[in-house]
Amino acid sequence: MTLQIIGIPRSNFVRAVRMVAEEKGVPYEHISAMPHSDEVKAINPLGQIPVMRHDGLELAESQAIARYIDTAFAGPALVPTDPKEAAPVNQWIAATAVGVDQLFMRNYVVEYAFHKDEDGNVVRTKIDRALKRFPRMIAMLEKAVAPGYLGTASFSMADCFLVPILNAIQLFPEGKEFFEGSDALKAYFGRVTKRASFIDTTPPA
Ligand SMILES: N[C@@H](CCC(=O)N[C@@H](CS)C(=O)NCC(=O)O)C(=O)O
Repeated sequence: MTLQIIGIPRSNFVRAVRMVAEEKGVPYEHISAMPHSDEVKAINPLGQIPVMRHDGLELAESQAIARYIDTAFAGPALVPTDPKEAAPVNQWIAATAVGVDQLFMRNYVVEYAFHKDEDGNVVRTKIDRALKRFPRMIAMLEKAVAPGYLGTASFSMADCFLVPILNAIQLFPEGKEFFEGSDALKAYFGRVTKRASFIDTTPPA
């Protein structure tokens, strides 16, 4: 059975696992489904996307899905096999999927996109609090991409998790301004976003 990746294309986590599949050259069917839809809840009772189906296996959690795709199929390894080389990649996958996602996506992008008052205005409480923490996060990431890619000198699974987030923050004014103010992140982003895996997973406008 063809690998199925389930979840709406604008989710940063759905895009991360799709990028992993595309980098590996694994054919897959992308099924767009909202969080908490019946299709998603049938696999993940928490209703979060992405979820995946392959050959009788049903799986939730983006890191588990990404690692399954990386190890179950042929193609370039997206986490190095050498433990010392794998260590920073694993560190940055975790840091991105938890801390970076929490600040940039949950407390900024998602608040902008979905948290409105009864007049339809964006509720800025969390956004303004989050923005105070942006400089420290940007400084951390600038240092992390100094080897060329996230935590390492060659493209890895960690980049698949980070780049959709860096893309999403630029959709909103302060995120764009912070990003534009960072030459290091712009250079990194420019390098990674040339890849077909990024271009082919661009969410529809
Ligand atoms: N730990 C989960 C987080 C996934 C996640 O937060 N997905 C978002 C969309 S990007 C979602 O489903 N949000 C709905 C919710 O949390 O209820 C993973 O890595 O797969």
